[in-house]
Amino acid sequence: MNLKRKFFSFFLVFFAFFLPSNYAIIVDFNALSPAGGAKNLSTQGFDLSSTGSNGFALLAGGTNGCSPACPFNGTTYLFSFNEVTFNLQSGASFSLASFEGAETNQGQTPGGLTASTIQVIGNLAGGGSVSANFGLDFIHDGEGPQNDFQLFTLPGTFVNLTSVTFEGIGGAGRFTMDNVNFDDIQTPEPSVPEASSVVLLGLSILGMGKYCLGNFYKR
Ligand SMILES: [Ca+2]
Ligand SMILES: [Ca+2]
Repeated sequence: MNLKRKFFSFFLVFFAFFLPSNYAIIVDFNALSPAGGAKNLSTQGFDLSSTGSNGFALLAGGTNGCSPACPFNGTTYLFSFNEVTFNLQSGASFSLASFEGAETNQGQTPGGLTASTIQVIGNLAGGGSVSANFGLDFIHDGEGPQNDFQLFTLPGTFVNLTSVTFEGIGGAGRFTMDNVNFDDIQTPEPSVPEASSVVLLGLSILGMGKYCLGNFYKR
């Protein structure tokens, strides 16, 4: 690679570094300790809130805080008494790819305390909303061999969202959830320098490159 190609390669890498890029976050609640009812919490860059009378709780699963036993996956997860809304603290838009959902207390049947369906409503950045429903299988044995949680994959319409709400439908509306997989989160604006600064710096590098190349060809 000659000096001219090296210089332009460096220039391309420089601009690629400053271009906004998207990233993903799986909200797993694992950094949080089990706790009782709350209506607000923040974790992994997201604010969670609930307008329900009981809000939500954080559980370690099994018989830890639950009788009869709650679903178990060996980690902390969210127990919603009815509904919970996720917003990014940065205000950036995002996509929702998937989440894991499960019942509440073991032995619940449809029409009891556990919701039969988790309804997901995404509010679109351009206005309007999208929704999808996911049915719970009522297969759960707490700390047993069964997989209490189901993996629910959202349709491709859950993109460019400003917030997303999970709501229990049926029964008393209770459900549990974990590993909420957010994607296409745009890099927060404050970390990106102003366009004029980038152009000025780029022009400076161009000037330096021209000077270096000039000296090279004079040899
Ligand atoms: Ca977890
Ligand atoms: Ca289940």
